[in-house]
Amino acid sequence: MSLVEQSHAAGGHVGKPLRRKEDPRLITGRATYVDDITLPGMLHAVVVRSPEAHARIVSIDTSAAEARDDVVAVFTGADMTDLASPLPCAWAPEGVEVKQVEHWPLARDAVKHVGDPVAVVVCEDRGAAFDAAEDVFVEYEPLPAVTDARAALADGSPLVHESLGTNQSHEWSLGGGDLEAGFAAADVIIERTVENHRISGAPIEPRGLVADYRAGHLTIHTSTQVPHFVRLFLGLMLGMSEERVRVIAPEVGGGFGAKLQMTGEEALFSWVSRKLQRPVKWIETRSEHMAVCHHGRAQTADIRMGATNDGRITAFHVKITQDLGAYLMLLTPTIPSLGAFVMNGVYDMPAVQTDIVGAYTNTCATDAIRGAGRPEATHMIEVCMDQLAAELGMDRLELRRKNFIPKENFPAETAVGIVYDSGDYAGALDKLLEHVDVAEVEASKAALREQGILRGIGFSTYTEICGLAPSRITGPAGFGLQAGLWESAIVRVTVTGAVTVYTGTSPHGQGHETTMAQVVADQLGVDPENVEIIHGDTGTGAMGLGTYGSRSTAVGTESISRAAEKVAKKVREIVAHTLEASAEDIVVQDGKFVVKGSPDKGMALAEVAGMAHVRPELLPEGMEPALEETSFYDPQNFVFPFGAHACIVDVEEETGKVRVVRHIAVDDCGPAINPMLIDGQVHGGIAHAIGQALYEQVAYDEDGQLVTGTFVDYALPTAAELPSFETDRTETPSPVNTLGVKGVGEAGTIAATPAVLNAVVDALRPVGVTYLQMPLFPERIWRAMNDAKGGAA
Ligand code: MCN
Repeated sequence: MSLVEQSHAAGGHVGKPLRRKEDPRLITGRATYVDDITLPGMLHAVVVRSPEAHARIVSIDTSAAEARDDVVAVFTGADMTDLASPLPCAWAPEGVEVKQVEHWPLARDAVKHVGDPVAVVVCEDRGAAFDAAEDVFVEYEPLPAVTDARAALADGSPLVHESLGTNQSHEWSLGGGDLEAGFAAADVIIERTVENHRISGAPIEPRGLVADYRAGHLTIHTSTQVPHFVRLFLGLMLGMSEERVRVIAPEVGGGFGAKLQMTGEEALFSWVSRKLQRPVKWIETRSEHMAVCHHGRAQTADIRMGATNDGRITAFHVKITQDLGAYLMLLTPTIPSLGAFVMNGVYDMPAVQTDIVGAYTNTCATDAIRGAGRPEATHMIEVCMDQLAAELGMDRLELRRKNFIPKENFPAETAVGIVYDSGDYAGALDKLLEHVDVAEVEASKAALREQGILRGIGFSTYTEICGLAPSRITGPAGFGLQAGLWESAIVRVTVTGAVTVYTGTSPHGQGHETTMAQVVADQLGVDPENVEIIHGDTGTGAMGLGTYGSRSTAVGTESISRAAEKVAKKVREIVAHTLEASAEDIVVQDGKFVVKGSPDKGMALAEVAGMAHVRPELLPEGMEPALEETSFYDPQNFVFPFGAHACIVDVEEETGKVRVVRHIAVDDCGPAINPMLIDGQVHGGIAHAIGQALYEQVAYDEDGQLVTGTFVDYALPTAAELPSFETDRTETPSPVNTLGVKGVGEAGTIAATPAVLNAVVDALRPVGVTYLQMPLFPERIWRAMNDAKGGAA
């Protein structure tokens, strides 16, 4: 039995829907975000950015800005030539040539996309910095731009980086099984192009930082998901030894992958602070965020799926063109490859192949946004499953069931050589259907049609790969980020029995302070209220690798649990020694370490801690004083959450407008530590996916101008656009970690877009529309209906 199941069974804190410990400070305005930080002598900075998508910088005249009384300094790329290294791209797979240029925090000779930084203005106050930035005059010689990845790969396209001689950065493939034989064995082959358009992470708090270099040490407060990465790369870029760099992620108002980055601004303003020997604050504006904080998705895939007439998939081949934007950021080329690991989805496919081509365009870089590669893969697979079912004249769910990897096959090795840890896909679908009466939905269609409403239902049965990551896999695959993707933790018990836990993960909305405390509380027989979780500061506590890839529970909490178990073991030995019992007989019961079968005979953690600190001479011979343990955990495998989603939509026939009527989600992330937080994660994830499917798109015009630079043009859904989500769970423990847990932070986003798209297509089939691309804007749907009707309207 996994540790979480044992805690459930023992009636512990784990498994209970505890309210989040962090919320009181967050909802009463007591939390400290970057912009709340003010340091003595602090300066304010604004970045001057390119209005051109592609241009040579002819000259930059900073004299007018510098002449202003309130300006402390103006810097351009020409001033900043003493960095030890450019911005990093941490992907270096063996045997793959990745063509790239040096990418510096300030452009040197040319700008490659709208928003590329060309200068920085530093003032005593922020308003003055905005005004002074207007006085920096940059002369540009515009160059031809390309904004479409496929066009960028065509002969004769303008080149984003002339020196590379091509817009293609790299090619990468992952496959397994005999594709040719698979297609030869197919009775039916469908071919589709699937677009997964560009989106923004759009966290509620844009990026921001306060960099403070003094006396040879740099401290930077930055709104990041990955403080330890930032420390490593700042050290390398600034030529500083890492122990002199301290990175603090204070309260972070959401990240969604957008803050999984080593940003140019972090290096730029650390450098400025060192140059001026004063603290510098930079806070990103919303429109700046939309233009220059990395985007996600931006993939087009050509897909072939082969199957026999009775619905057995024989081969699946995906050719992805990834729009990289103008530069390779930390993980840019990695993202589509993440999807390739799970390209067979929940299905037993004998042959699967993913071929990826990366293309530079004159747009903002793409990188990880919630799900990072797996939403794209799931979208392709699940949209194609519906298309295939229609082609075969088969029920969509029957086709899925026919191809599910059966429960008894786990651990299951897929055609590409990945081993799925555990799963029960039919079980998740069965549970979903307890909540959705498909026949009833079908029966409701006719009456609604008479009112001009086309109703549709769509499904998605999915798995994802998370818990980044086992270094034995990520190292050779080039995902190593110059470090393995293990996680570490320190569990410290003070003299009074209070527990402080240091984690290397860096939450920004996921509620780790609550769920991690629940786990430790059960292991040490204390109240979660008395377990403090410290995170997000490279200057205190555990080493770590941050929060992304739904890794914090399966890797981070597992690491904490291992450190807590070491503490618990020591406590059991002390109690056994003191009570003259055997350590094997000591168990945690009702807040005490007691002798099994004699609940009155025991010691509370506080008593043991007191003894371990104050009277170490009473401890067993040779035992070290105090109670503190560390763990470093490198998982043996990824974990593979899964589930089944259904979406019911109504489409207005007159306008093409879509309303999501119900979205029902059954997700399996192993046994729940906190079911309420899991629901919260799934809700947010689905909102993200519905946003992408129906409302959100980052768009550039042909000249490379961003046309969705604000929330007026980039339509994030609000509660008014969304139904109340209906969630349920199955719990299939993972054998990979002792807790049995899998990730859930991205599950909703990964699962939901195909359910929405399949629902809209289902709604439109009666009017002759059989296939569509996201985003499902009313105009696109209206046009599709109109075309299907012969363009008569
Ligand atoms: N959980 C649980 N029981 C389980 C599994 C998970 O109670 N069996 C809980 C965890 O304890 C944790 C939460 O679910 O509180 C999410 O855990 P996990 O799936 O491990 O994901 P991470 O904590 O690593 O979070 C990362 C993930 C990612 S990759 C993105 S992007 C994302 C997301 O989380 N960005 C978010 N959720 C977000 N939520 C908010 N509010 N803001 C973001 O920016």
